[in-house]
Amino acid sequence: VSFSQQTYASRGEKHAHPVIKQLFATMERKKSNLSLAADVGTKAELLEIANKVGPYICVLKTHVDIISDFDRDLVDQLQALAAKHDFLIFEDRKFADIGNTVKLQYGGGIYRIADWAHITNCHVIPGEGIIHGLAEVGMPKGRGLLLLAEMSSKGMLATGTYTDKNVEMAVNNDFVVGFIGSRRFTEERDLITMTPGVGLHASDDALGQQYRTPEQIITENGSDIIIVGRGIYGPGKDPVAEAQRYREAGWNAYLNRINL
Ligand code: 5IU
Repeated sequence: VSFSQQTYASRGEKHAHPVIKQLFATMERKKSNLSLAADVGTKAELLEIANKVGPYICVLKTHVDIISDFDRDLVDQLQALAAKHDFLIFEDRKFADIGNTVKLQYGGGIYRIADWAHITNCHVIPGEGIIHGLAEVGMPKGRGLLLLAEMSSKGMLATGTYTDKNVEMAVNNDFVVGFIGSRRFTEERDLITMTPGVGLHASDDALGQQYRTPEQIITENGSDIIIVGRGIYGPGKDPVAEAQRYREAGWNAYLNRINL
């Protein structure tokens, strides 16, 4: 039976990686396959939205390098919110350098991402060494890595052989727990897919972002988690109401899939 036909709960019970075990358990408890993409510019805004929307999400996706007043206290408070609301933290860092450099970027600098992000991600454009470099830092801390097998934006170049190479590298590296992309990529082991570019509203943005619905992504394509940003906190939106709406849409799309 394809992994996409199995429940999140049963996949979690069988899973070898601690972060994904925790993730599937959280998803089942909260009946949520929704990740919030919190692209906001200040510490106060990030903490506010994480606290409001926290009850409805399984993963908070951050871009810490857009926070103008980032400090260590932000990390402490985010971790407290993750514990309070039962969600994981995914820093969408998109590492892309050689193994030795990403090791320094992941563990050090101002952000010290490996200290607090359960999950991060990378491009495999430099070759497999990037995975090995990140694994040296993240594996001992029990973290997980997603590969950018595809992107959601118009004209993106991660297609065909490049996407296939991502899948091959993921299958062969225990630190890799899944992909960013639009669908389920392999049955060789239970690698998850998280999908950005999800919207219940129809129109794409002016800078190349393209949106698909939870049904297309979860039910039809077999992805596991929808990532939603401006659909939840865009101009004029009520973030709590929208998060509830996306959580329900994502979960119903999942129920429709496992009942197929
Ligand atoms: N994001 C994408 N597409 C991708 C990848 C990441 O949109 O292919 I990789 C990020 C960018 C933003 C979020 O943080 O996901 C989507 O936000 P909106 O739902 O506001 O478009």
